[in-house]
Amino acid sequence: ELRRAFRALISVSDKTGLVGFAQGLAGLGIELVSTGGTRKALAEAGLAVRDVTDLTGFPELLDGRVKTLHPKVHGGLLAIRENPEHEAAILAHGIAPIDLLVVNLYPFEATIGRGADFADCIENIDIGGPAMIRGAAKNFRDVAVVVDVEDYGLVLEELKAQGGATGLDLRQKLAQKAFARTAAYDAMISNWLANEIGEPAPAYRAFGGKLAASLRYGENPHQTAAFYHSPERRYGVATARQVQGKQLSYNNVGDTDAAFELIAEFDPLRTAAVAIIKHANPCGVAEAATLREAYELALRCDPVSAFGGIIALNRRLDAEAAAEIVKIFTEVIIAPDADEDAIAIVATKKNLRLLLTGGLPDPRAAALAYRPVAGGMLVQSRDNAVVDDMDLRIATKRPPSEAEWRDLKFAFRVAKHVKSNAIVYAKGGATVGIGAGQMSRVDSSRIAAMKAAEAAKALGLAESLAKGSVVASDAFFPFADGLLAAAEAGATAVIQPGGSVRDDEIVKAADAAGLAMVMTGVRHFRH
Ligand code: 93A
Repeated sequence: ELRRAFRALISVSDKTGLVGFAQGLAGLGIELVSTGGTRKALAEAGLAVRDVTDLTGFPELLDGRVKTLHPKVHGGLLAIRENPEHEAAILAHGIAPIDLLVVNLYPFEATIGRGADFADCIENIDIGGPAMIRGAAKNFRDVAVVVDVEDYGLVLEELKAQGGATGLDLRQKLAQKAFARTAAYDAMISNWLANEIGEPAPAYRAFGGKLAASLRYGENPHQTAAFYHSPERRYGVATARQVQGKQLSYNNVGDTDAAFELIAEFDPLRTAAVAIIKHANPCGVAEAATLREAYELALRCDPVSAFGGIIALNRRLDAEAAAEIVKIFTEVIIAPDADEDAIAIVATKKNLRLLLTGGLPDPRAAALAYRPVAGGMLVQSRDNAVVDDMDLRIATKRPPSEAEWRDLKFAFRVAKHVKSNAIVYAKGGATVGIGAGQMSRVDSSRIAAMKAAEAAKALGLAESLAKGSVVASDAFFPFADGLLAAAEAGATAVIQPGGSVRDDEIVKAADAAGLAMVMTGVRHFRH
């Protein structure tokens, strides 16, 4: 696995650390070959260095656009050592093997950064450099490729330690880094060009996203937008088949995603579940024996907000549920599948979008979630914690009843998908009041209780729907007040992560109010 380096090709725009590194290589008896500017810098430092034109027998052409794009260079990088046919071929064509490639690319980013004109930016798109980097990286079994000035020390150290050779381990790591570099470089160019020509959403992504649709506009009409699909295959809005309806809008996509991710938390073999989403938050979620029942219960939670909502189902859409859903204006239905007669019912509403995904995503699946911030990007693993897997602890003297247990788990499952601060009241497998996105937990509690009271009024009931409910909180109650407000609204049991410095005080208050309280140890912030 050790590969002795006899010849290095060095072609760098950023000449930082170049001379010291090249001196080290020369000291190990490695022959140096370079392109114009690099060769000059090395020669001036007193190093013996061959010009690449000497190797290719070709002058640099077209203002330097063609310097190293030659079989003598690429053959030298790509030939497999100890492969008789390759050896014969390079011998026949007078190609000299290149064992070490040191390249850093034309400074495209710095060029656009200083506001250079269009032609200047174009000239700073490196073609020969990435071609060599990719060739050397592909041939990592035999060739070492260095694309980062920061790696000079490390590579020289290994060469010295191994008597002028590199190990496979290092070459493999360098190859991986090399491909990351060329990928990022091309993404940068594509992003810049998209901006220049007014393409909707710049495709600044390293994971190979594919433009699926240009959207009419973004979150608001003055914003441009596009929908990209990632190579990750996950049942959801990006991979669904749209059976009918208008093109999805930007907000539709976001809300449909939120709806389907939420509904995927409900095992279709155990229960039928429906979620209604507005502005990325659920305004009603329920589970029942049938989709129709679940829909009716979900709708009851907040029928006013549900108007123009997005509906997700965890089972195959049937005619009974479809007939109920089409009674009010709905933007999108997303389900794993649909019966033919259900599709026919949806077809009576021409604009209603019906998306069929073919399955449910796994809520426990690990994946990364990205969020842009000014000048950067946050990356985290997705929240794949599921209440069934949590170590649930009864904190109060009174344990929850069986019915309370079911609703507590249900409410916490839903709370995971409600923007923080999230408070969810639930009863009989349905949400009855949801407080979302407030800066204070107490305000979220108030809103949830108010919603429960309003829903009752709409149904002509005297008592708030929160009476005899349970309540879930996405994060711990910092003080007893939020908890007591929930008890006052009618909740009899509580589920929350716990972990406040005042947990003792909060448990005492719960005991005094006769509440049952369960601590999950897991927080579900969602911002
Ligand atoms: O113009 S290129 O795309 N065509 C080439 O054939 C080529 N070969 C090397 N750019 C090319 N390079 C780049 O030149 C290298 O990636 C490096 O950034 C730069 C080094 O040029 P010099 O040694 O003349 O300063």
